[in-house]
Amino acid sequence: MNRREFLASTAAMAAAPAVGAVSAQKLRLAPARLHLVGEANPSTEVWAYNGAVPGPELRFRQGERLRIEVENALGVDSTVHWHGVRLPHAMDGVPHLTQPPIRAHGGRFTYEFDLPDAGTYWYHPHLGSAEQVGRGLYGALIVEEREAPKVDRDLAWVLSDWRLDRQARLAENFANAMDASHAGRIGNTVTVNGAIRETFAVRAGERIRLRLVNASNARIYGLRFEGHETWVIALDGQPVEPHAATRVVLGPGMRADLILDCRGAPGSAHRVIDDFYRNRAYELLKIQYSAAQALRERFDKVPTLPANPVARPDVARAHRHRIVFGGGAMGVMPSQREHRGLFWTVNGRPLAEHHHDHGDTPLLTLARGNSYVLELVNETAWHHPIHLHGHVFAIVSRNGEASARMEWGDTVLLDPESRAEIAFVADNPGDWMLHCHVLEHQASGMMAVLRVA
Ligand SMILES: [Cu+2]
Repeated sequence: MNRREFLASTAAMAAAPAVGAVSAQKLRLAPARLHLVGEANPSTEVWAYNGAVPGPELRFRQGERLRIEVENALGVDSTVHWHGVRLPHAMDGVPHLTQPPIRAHGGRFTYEFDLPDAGTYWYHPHLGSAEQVGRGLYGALIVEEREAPKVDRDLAWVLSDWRLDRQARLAENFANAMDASHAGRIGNTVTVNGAIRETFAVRAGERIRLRLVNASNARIYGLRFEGHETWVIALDGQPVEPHAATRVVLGPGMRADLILDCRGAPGSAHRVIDDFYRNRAYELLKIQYSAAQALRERFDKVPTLPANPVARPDVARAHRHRIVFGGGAMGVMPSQREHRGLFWTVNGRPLAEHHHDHGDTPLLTLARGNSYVLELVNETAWHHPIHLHGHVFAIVSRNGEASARMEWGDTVLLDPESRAEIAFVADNPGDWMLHCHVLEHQASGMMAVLRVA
C-alpha cells in the first residue's frame, strides 16, 4: 500500500484545525483505533495519549508552571520526556536516569515544572521510544510568548510517518536490525496531525503561524511551499532572525515556526512538496484557498520573536570537547559478540537503553556555569539528528564554517560524514542524555550521558 492508493480512495479532507488547547492537565496512555488513512479505509491500532494521535496540543504561556498527571494504562512501562524544555532533571522523563519508569497497567507520575522559554516543543516517551513513538505516542507542547506576534491563526502540524500494510496495520518489527543499522524506520504513509491530508484550507490574505514538529522516528522532511514565501522565525522553539527559506529541513525531533502569508488568489491551490530524499519526492498536501476575498492586500513586516532567557556561552573562552559518532552499515560497528544489536558508538562506545545504570559512567562531566563548545563529528554514512537534554545550544559552525546567523536549538542534524560545533552554558545540574533522535539509532547504541555538576 502506498499513500497515493489511499489518497485515490479517500474523499478530499480539509486539514483538521489543531486540537483545542487543553486545560485539564491529564495524559492517559492507552491503545486506541484511529483512521490514519481515511474513514473509508481500515482503522489502525495505535497507542495514544487521551485517545488521540497526536496527543492533546498542550498550550501554556511563557513563565507558567506545567503540571500534568500521567496515567499509564498500556501493558508496558513508559515515561514522558518534554523535548526541548529546560526543566529540572527529575522532570526530564528518562527512565532510570531521572525517574523510575511509570509502570504498566495503571502506573502514575505527575510532572510539574516551570516553562522558562516560549516556543514549540513536544512530548513523547523516552522508554522503548522506537516502538512507543512509532505506535503514536507524541504531542505538541506550545509555550506562547507573553506578547505573541499578531497572526490570524496559530497552529501546529505534527508530522509523522507509519509503516502500514494494505489493511492499514502497523508493521510490528520495531527497532529491527536492518532499520537500526541503516536509516531507521522510515514509514510508507505520512500523516499531518494524525491523518493523511489532501488539503489545508486557507483564506487569501491570512497570516498563519505554522509550527512544524517532526515526530517521526527516522524520517527527515524537506518541505517546499510552492507559490509561497515561507519565513522561518524560530527553530526548535528558539527565535531566529526571520529569514525566507525555500526548503524547510527538519530531522526527527526538530521543530520550525513559520510565518505563512497567504498571498495566493482566492480559489487557487498550491502544493507542499517533501523532497528531502532524492527521487522520493511526494506531495504532502495542497494549500487550498477558499473563494472568499482577501482578508488584506498588504502584510506587515514578518515579526522578530523576543529572545528566550537562555545564557549566552562565551565561545572564545569555552572548554572544548570532541564527540565522535561512529558505526552503522558501511561503518565500523561494535563487535556483535560483545554488543549484540548495538550498531552505533559515541566516542567508540555503544550505550544500550536497557543499561539501567548508564548514569554512573558519563561521557563527560561539565562544570556547572562554564561555557562549552562540543564538536560533534559524524563519521558514519548516515544522517543523525543529535539531541541534548536540559539545555539549549547555539550552533556555532558546520564543517568548519561559521553559522550565517545566530541559531539556537536542542537538536542538530548532522549530514553523513560532517561535523558541527555547538556551544552552551552548562547551567542545569544533572545527568543529561545526548543521543541521536533517529529512535532506532538511539536504541542501538547512539547515546551518551553528559553530567553537569
Ligand atoms: Cu542516528
